[in-house]
Amino acid sequence: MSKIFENLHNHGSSEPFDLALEAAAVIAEKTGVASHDIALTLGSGWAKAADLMGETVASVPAASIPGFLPPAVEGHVASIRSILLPNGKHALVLGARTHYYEGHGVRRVVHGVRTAAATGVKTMILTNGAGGIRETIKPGSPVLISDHINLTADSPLEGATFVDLTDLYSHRLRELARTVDSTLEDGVYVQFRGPHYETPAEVQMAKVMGGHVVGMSTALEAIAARQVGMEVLGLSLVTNLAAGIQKTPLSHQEVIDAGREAEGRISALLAQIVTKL
Ligand code: 8IG
Repeated sequence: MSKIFENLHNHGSSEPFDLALEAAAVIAEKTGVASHDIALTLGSGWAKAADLMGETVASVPAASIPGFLPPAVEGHVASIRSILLPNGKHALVLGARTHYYEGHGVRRVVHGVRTAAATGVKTMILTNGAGGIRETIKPGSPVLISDHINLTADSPLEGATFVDLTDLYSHRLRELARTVDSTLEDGVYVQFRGPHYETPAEVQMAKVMGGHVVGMSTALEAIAARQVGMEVLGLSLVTNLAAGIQKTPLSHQEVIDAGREAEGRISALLAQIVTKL
């Protein structure tokens, strides 16, 4: 195992980390950037941030990097981009998220995060589109993830790997985000397995449990990020109110439309946050 994984807590197989190191080597070779500082996974509604952050040094098809799968959802992009930020730092944009519901196993789901760590990344930014549970969260608003509830009944960790998740979503980074927009609110993200949306009863369960937004990603990735010692910033774009909170049925089209509508605003916000890291 390379020294780059010096913060690694692992009592399972080293195979996923070896594959991440392989992927990182290919990224270094194809982008010409030896190491990266920040990585971002851009979910529904967040994609434009990549264009606003800085200068794209290289864009590589994700499928040409070891361990990455082509995206399963229409509207998702499948490239890995290296961006030079105005402050001289290098950001790696992972445009190819593999969702848990695709059924390829949790190793595939967190491969991007582990690859980011293998390229040298210390700050992992995870973004997503989500359903809002709290009535006060309007569709189109971004939420800072302050904690999560993982309802997948799975973990990216293998073996007796007991990783602490206190302050998983860095308090420091949330405060930094609020220096860009002081109105940003915290929320607890509940990851369901999907790909179906929740029933209204499940949304009520998530609410009683202390959840504020629901989605189908991020929690497993955040755990994997913490395992390798990265600091995590999580952002949800509420594209719809969760089932039963809104009175009309949920549609994927609605999610895409809300994402498009909010895209410019929230992408600019994220780009500003990134330049402050
Ligand atoms: I965008 O309402 C988006 N993703 N589970 N529920 C779940 N995932 C989502 C939702 C939602 N909206």
